[in-house]
Amino acid sequence: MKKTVFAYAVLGLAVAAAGGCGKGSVEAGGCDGSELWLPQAEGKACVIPPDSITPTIEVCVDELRRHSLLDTVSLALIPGEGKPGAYRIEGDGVVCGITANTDIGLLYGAYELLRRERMGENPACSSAPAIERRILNHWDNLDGTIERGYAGHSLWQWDSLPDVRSGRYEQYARACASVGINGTVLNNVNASARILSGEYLRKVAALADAFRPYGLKVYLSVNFASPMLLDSLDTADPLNPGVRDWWRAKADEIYSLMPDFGGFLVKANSEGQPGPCDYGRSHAQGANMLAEALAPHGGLVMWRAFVYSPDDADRAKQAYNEFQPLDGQFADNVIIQIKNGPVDFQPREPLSPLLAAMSRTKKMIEFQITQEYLGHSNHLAFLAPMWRETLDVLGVEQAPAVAGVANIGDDTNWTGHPMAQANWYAFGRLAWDPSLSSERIAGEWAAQWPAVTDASAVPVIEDMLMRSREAVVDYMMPMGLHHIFAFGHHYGPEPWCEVEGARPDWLPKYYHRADSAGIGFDRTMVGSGATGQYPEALARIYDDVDKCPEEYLLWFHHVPWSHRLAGGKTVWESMCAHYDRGVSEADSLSAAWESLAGKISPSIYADVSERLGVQSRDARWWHDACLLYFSEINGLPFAQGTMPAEYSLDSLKAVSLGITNYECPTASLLRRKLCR
Ligand code: BDP
Repeated sequence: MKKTVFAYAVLGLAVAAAGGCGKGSVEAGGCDGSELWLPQAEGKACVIPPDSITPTIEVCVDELRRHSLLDTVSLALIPGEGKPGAYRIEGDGVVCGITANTDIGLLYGAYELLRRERMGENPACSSAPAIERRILNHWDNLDGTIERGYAGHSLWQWDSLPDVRSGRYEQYARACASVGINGTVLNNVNASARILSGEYLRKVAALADAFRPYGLKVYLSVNFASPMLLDSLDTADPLNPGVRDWWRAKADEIYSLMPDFGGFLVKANSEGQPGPCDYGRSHAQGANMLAEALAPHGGLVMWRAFVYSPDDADRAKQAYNEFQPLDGQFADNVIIQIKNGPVDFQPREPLSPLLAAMSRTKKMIEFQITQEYLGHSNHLAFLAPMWRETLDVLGVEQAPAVAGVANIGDDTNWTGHPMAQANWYAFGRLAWDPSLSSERIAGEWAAQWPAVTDASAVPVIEDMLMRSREAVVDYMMPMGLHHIFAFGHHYGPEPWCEVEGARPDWLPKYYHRADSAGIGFDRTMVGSGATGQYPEALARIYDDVDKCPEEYLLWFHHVPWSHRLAGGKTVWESMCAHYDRGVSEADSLSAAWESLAGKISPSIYADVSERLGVQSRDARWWHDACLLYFSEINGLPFAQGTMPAEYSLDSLKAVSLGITNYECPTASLLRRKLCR
């Protein structure tokens, strides 16, 4: 087999051939981010299609004709065993054949071929998805806003659907397919019942039509009280025959419009949403009722385990307490969707113990791609290393499904921060192959990013991506600290936050538990007992203060400030060092980017520069706020050698971003100045 050796040179070639970013560019030789990571080069391949042509194969042929630089690519459909989506590529850098047992397998193979061409790699390979359903969750509301969205408004133009179909629907589906994403939940888990009205279902069906050639299935979040809200039934009790009939009829209606509809996502009895517990029924009874309605059509229920009540001692134990006893009671077409960590998408959390429990129940991980707790779209935080932590501990090889809460909006560049596109990309790649390394994914994305105009920038970008998330953890919440965010919008630090009447488990002090003697949440067997929810091997490690990894120390243990860590530093000294490191890392991300001047498309260069500036400043803000606050509590000066504070604690306590819970804050944050 002839090895292709053009590596980054190919990127340079492709960039030159396409004239920067090719079509869609806003300025000569520049891109505006709308191109995502998709191929831009003008192809020259002769593509030999298989005998039968489907809309998906038409897309596949078109992609290869337009973008492959090979001489010939032949496509063959060979029915047989194997997972849907699997493919094989044979050949060299000149002539290639792609075989698959499904048309979507051919399309995935085509995208892999194009990726390998751009990476300068030998195209021969075969691949099959480890996880059957690889699903984006959009938290989009019907009024166009997005809960925890930082990239503009919703892509879905509900007012003009179903008649007007924006070209972006197809671009979105194409981007998803290029990384193997094959499902999308269109609306917020805090769901409006209207999504199930006849009027909206026709709009949904139009989106499903646009996505279908790309193998992207549509799912919907549903409100458990829909029969009451839409059709005035006087109950939503899952055991009520009228309610069951209502859901059956609704499922029939949905499938008459979309025969390949994927199913429902449900947030029930969580944060005020209705659910079966309102009627004294269990989550299993609620989920099974919906499952029964969808089963004749092959539909699925993804039932979320994100539940917690204010009465329990430790919020981190709630989901397990409520769901684990229901193991074995869920219908076959129900999957329990569980956030990666036990609390809520923090910059670093240990594994949710529920993911390792319930052996007789189908389970799926929910990751968050949108950076609710990692600096929104202002901060660079490449999330593959974070998701790898969950996958590595859990050892996921095969799973029925995985979900990622999308970071996509109608911003020209789709994701707000131009480099946050790498997180959409990474989610798809890991969902397809959970064994891929973060480095590999970062390298792939950087090498394909059309904004790069000089290939020597690629390794620098890869390195920035790889360091970014740990930097965020260091300047926000090192050593297992969690949820010390400002109330509501979750952007800045407020470890001191008190809100009259708020639930204690929405407030930072509940989580850090700092006092003059020590800091951290005792979740050991003599504390809240959360360690006891883990499989024994993990429980033993987490429960023992000397064995617990430093990154989870304050998650599982309340320790004296003077407690010495393995490296010899005290907890306080180590905390000072982490916050310092976070600030230097944020500054060094900026410096690395500055070194790329002239090697990145100008408007994207300027945009990222500005955001990295905000990130550096925010890192300082976090550093000063947390260290000044904790030092006031423990009475200790900053450890020797720590960067002195730039701000006073009082001035930081006075910072008010003036943004509400779910409002898209990017613009105001970029303009915001910290007071000194
Ligand atoms: C929290 C978000 C909230 C979501 C909730 C959920 O702050 O906006 O509705 O999760 O996942 O992280 O349901």
